[in-house]
Amino acid sequence: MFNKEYEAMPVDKLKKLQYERLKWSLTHAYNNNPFYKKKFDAAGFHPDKFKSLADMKHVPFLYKQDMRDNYPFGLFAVPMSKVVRVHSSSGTTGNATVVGYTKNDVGVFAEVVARSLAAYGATENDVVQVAYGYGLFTGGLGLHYGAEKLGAMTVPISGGNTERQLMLIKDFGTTIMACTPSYMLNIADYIEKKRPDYNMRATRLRAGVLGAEPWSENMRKEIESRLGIEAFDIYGLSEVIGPGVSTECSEKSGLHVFEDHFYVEIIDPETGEILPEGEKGEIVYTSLTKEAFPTIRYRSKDITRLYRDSCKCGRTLIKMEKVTGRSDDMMIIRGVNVFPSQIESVLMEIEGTEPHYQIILDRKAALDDIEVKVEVNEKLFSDEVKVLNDLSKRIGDRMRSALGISAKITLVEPMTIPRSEGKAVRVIDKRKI
Ligand code: DLL
Repeated sequence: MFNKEYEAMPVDKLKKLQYERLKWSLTHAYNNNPFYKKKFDAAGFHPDKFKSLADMKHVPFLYKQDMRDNYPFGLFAVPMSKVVRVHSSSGTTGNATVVGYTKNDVGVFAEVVARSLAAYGATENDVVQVAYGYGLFTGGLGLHYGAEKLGAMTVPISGGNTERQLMLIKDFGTTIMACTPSYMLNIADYIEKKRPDYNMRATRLRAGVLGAEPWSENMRKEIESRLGIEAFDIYGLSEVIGPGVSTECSEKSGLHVFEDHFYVEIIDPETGEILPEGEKGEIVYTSLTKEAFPTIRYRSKDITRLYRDSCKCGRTLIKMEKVTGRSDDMMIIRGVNVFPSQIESVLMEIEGTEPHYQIILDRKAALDDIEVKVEVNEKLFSDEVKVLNDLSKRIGDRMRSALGISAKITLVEPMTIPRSEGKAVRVIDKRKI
């Protein structure tokens, strides 16, 4: 463990620490940011009234829209002279959201990423190739500072240029790749199609630190077996800090949340009611130590479940289930709720399909229509039409029985679905165009 004192703290002591830090964070936001003061006042909440963790239900929620409305720096709670870094998430709809960090915040960010890497068994002897994008996205710099804090040799290559990634893995003796799971899979494809001479198993690469987008257990199996590495999940969001909000450990059975820095609740996304531990719902975050950009009860829209088990790794930190989707990418198809990751799971169970797919939603004659385009392997594609027809029927049947949806299945040639170097685009919703 990178920081045993906090990662293995007895739960009652941890809760006490959370209460004290929450009290500080709520007071800090109220006293130093006019938006929070106004919001708390309007809800009739004052930090002095915060007597126990149970009082969290009286604190008003923070929404992405609040951040957009306060673009760029309206949610900062320190003088600008104390802000040493900003990151921003892309503004595809409306203003981007901008998040700020003091020196101390940058330190916390590095700490939680270092802890994450250590949770997969990484040490100063590792070589971490950071293939997340560098820039306003939190992935590149986040992993970079964390790997350095751990003492590992850090290779700041950023995303893309697969040929060069492969060269450095070999030449620099990279042991850990940090990138999105879809890019990791891209690398596997690239090797199979363009560099059959390249043997990943002959390199020192042993693990992938994969996150920034949902990915299924089947995708994990695929990555692990094709590249001969272990694939670990890392989760986070810019609004809360970036990568390192939670991480898998060597057990790969849920992600430990760094509860000494982030307070988590699960709520019913419709009513906003707090749900009991173990139930599935939207995860809501409150930062406990962040100075520049406190995040108080932020509605993440990510859907998961929280539970505390006695993890073999020795961490006492609560676990969140792998995030398989967001409430806003849940598709409602003729009344059935489906996440793209469920479709991915079905596809990966079926032999002959490649893990590259795209979901196209449309509305025809007032009814929702779903088409799933999926690549099939080279061998199958050159087979007879009957073989392909059988395969698409099998996929369609499986989707109907497993998910309750009738999808049009289109099998396409290998390498025809656009690849991503960052977060993959899985859904094209023509109903919104
Ligand atoms: O994606 C931070 C990050 C960078 C995490 C590198 C992990 C690795 P944002 O761009 O703000 O930040 O996007 C945050 O991405 O609310 C989730 O919906 C999704 N997400 C992030 N990590 C995971 C994951 C970064 N491991 C949003 N599994 C979050 C599923 C994830 N979804």
